[in-house]
Amino acid sequence: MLGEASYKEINEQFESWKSVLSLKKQFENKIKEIKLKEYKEILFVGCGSSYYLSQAGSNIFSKLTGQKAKALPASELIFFPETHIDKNSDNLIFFVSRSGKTTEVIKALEIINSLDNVTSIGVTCYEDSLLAQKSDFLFPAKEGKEDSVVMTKSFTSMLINIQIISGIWSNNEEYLNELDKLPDIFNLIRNNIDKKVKDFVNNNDYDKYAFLAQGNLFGIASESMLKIKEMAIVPSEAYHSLEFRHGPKSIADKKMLIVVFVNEISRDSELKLASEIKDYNADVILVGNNIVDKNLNADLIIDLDTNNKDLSLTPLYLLIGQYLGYYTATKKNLDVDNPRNLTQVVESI
Ligand code: F1P
Repeated sequence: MLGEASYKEINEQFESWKSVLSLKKQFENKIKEIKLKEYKEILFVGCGSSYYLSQAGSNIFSKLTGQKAKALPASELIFFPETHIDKNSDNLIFFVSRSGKTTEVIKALEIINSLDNVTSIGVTCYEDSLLAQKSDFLFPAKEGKEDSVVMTKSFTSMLINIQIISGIWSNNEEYLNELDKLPDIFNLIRNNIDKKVKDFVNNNDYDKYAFLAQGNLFGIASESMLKIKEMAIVPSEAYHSLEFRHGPKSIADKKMLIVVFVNEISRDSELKLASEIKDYNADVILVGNNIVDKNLNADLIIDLDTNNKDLSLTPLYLLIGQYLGYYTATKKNLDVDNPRNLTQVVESI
């Protein structure tokens, strides 16, 4: 079966999430030490999928802790550190990397480590990596280790790590309890999402894709864009939902699929946007939690249908992007386990 290893790792997220969540007590003392300093703005830095993971993680972290936070590609920190490092205060930077050895991440970390007012945090699947060795604090997600070149369970395992850190940092027991429910919710809805996406892909053909979302789900839209690009070798884009109306909608037509990850905060505007998109003859998949009602205008609706709030559910939304990429690729007889032009780690620039 094509892409067997990647498909297996998508389905193994229950186990990796369960393991990551079982270790959260070990984070408490590290976070207490990190919080001894005051930070004006906290950076989350990564490359590729890990940059998109940083987009989702920084938004969740900021919402829960009240701290200003933003995501950056590691290359930005290499070329423009002065733009992002406050030289008159303490700085905190999360470096996110599955391998812990991506060139730009290591180069950025080395620049940062030469400064005495920056604390570095490593979030990686490999505890023996350069990132793990060179960071001031390490929050490993070894359960996210995977054979696939494209990131799947490593992404969600490291994201849950950042969610745990955010929950402990903000002493939010309710949020940490919601995180503990994620593996069981995954098990409850996985089959249904897998089947719905597989059937939809087998019955529809598109030549371009867009993924739209706001807030904490924007990183999921970005990662879903990359998944289908890496796996199925198709043009795909990601935008903040309402940004799609400011120009990008010009390419919408009947050969385009647009996936909207509906945020509970921007829900009404996004449901209206979906109707507007349908007027351009593009097809729409709506993904949300408790969004089903009579006047939804979409070609497929995937409702997570849980009592959790979006901030905890964020990793689950990615299941749709992972299965969409996988089934679109296998329909084209592409082997996701050996994606074109890609390696598991990008080590040379
Ligand atoms: C991340 C990354 C992925 C990309 C490919 C190569 O590396 O660039 O985003 O999809 O798998 O690796 P890492 O820094 O997270 O190891």
